[in-house]
Amino acid sequence: MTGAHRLFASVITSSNCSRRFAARAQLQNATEQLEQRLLMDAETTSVSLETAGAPDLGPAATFRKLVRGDFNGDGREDIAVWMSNRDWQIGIAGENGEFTYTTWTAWAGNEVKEIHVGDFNNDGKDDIIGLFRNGDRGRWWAALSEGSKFVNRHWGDYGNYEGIHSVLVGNFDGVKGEDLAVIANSGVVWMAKTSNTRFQYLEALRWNLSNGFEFAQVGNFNGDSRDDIVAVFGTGAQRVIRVAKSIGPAAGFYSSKWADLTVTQSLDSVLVGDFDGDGRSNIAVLLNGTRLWCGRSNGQTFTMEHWLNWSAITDGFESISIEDSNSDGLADVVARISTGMRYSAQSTGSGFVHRNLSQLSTITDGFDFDEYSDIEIIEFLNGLIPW
Ligand SMILES: [Ca+2]
Ligand SMILES: [Ca+2]
Ligand SMILES: [Ca+2]
Ligand SMILES: [Ca+2]
Repeated sequence: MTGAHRLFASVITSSNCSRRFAARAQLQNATEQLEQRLLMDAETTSVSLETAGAPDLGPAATFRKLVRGDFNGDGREDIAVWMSNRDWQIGIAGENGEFTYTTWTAWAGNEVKEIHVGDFNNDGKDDIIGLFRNGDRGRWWAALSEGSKFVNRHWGDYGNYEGIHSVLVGNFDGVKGEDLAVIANSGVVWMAKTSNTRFQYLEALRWNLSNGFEFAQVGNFNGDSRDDIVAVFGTGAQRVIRVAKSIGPAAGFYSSKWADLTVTQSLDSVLVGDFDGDGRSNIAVLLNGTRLWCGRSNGQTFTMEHWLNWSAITDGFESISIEDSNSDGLADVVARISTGMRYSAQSTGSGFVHRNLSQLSTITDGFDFDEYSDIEIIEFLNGLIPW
């Protein structure tokens, strides 16, 4: 096989609603490695191969939103797809990496944004929240999981539909279910604390977003019972990493500088993970393409240390994320490059070590959606599931 091909390898069971996905690969000039991968897969499962052209639809033409969470609370990550017909199709992950899709609810709103996953009623099953346009205002609807379907509940309002910079999910007040942090364009950070029935807003902080504001993410940087927020401020060579530490349900966030950051060329990524295993979230900062720094938290500041010159990703990456790639309890940085190869900057607790992650592992261990970009999953779903 020569030239560019798109190859799907799939197993489809006899049931209409259960489809087992075994392997998929995108071929840019066939390689021995890929053939070995497929051969190996063919030995362990009955694989049917089909070639397909590149999808001719933009993702939005087929469905609107794809999110992940554990919607039935069994510990395995599931997938949720909001379809163009407004149904929510939920694919529940089975033991062997198969996904069983059923419709759990429908959302009728024409304009919905800020669709996020969290356990908003604190029952151990992930729910989906969305902000529906209601004139100039927004109305939160929560699709609360009952394990095999959602019930939709009005979960409070937000005053300015267009006025949101970003929304983060975490248990910021440390009680009950997960909450939202709504970062308004004005710089006000609202702690939208979940009660059993709706969000209650606390004006928790005011940040100045006007001089550069990026990489806002959730972590628990002091290791207490409440989630916090980290963000990078500034645009030039000298930037500041600030943490908004949650100081409780009534007091909100306290923001302070946790590190200075010197950006001589590019600031490529900021990620949150517990790389030293002490229960406090740290940050990993990728600078100048390959320079991977770790900012270890002592609960009050980050100590920035250069842990790896990650030459394997010199040519860039398609996605970068945090996972525990060797299951040692320490978070690692995992990058996926354009050939489909995955590399890990594995934490030793005091440094990162480059590792090649085998492309085969997730096929034999069970399919993991994190392996693939959203676009690939969308292509996969478009190709496999007749909506
Ligand atoms: Ca699950
Ligand atoms: Ca729930
Ligand atoms: Ca909470
Ligand atoms: Ca905290």
